[in-house]
This record gives sequence, structure tokens and C-alpha cells, in this order.
Amino acid sequence: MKLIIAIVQDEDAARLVSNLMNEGYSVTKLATTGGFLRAGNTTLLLGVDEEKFQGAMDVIEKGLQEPQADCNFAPSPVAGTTKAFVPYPIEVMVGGATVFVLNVEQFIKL
Ligand code: 2BA
Repeated sequence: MKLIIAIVQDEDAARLVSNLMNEGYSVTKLATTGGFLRAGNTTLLLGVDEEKFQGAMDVIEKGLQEPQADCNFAPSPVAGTTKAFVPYPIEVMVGGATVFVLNVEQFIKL
């Protein structure tokens, strides 16, 4: 079994969850925050059997927006303090997904 951890845009999350559920995958949706932009994103957790792994990845890939350049405001710590942040504009690629795939040692339901 594999654990897919997919960090996606909030805008893609509802569609991805629906598509995955419709295809018979179990999924957990977490509200998360990116460390760089400090903006909300969504992390999906899927435990899938080996033979269903590629199918799950295909559903995720098909449901994503194309990554595109976007101007965001990245917070930068004010010199001398760790508490105050001043946003500055930066162009980053938005969309797509960051996916980690882990081998699952045990899958237990109690
Ligand atoms: P954030 O950390 O908020 O990063 C958002 C986007 O900002 C990144 O998109 C990337 O395009 C840009 N970015 C990140 N760090 C940067 C830096 N030091 N300098 C310039 N630009 C930078 P993605 O790479 O697609 O990542 C989207 C989100 O996925 C990230 O949000 C973070 O929540 C997660 N992520 C990406 N790589 C990760 C990793 N290696 N470990 C854990 N989470 C990761």
C-alpha cells in the first residue's frame, strides 16, 4: 500500500475530492498553509493499494489547473524581530500539485 500526500491549490481541492470519491478512492482533506507564501492550500491524504496507485495519480493530475505564473506577496520578517512580517511582491508558479508518495508499513482500522 502507498500513502499519497498531495498538496494542491484550494481552488482545485473540492473538484479533486469529488473526482477521487467518484472513482472509489478514500481521501482525507486537510486545510494547510504553505511555509513560503503563508497562504492557505489543501493537503489530500490517500491510502491506496499498489494496483490502484497509478489510477489515483491520474485522477489527481487530470483534476489540476495548469500551473501559471502569479504575483503573490511573500512575507519577509522585519529585521530584528521574528514577529512582524512585511509582504513583498514575488512572481511564483501557482497551480499543479506537490506530491509525496510513501510506502505504508501497516494500515490498521480499530
Ligand atoms: P508555499 O511554501 O507557500 O510555496 C508556494 C510557492 O512559492 C511554491 O510552489 C513555489 O513556486 C514558490 N516558492 C516556495 N519556496 C520558495 C522560495 N524559497 N523561493 C522562491 N519561491 C518559492 P510549489 O513548489 O508548487 O509548492 C506549493 C506548496 O507545496 C508550498 O507552498 C508548500 O505548502 C508545499 N511544498 C512544496 N514543496 C514542499 C516540500 N519539499 N516539503 C513540504 N511542502 C512542500
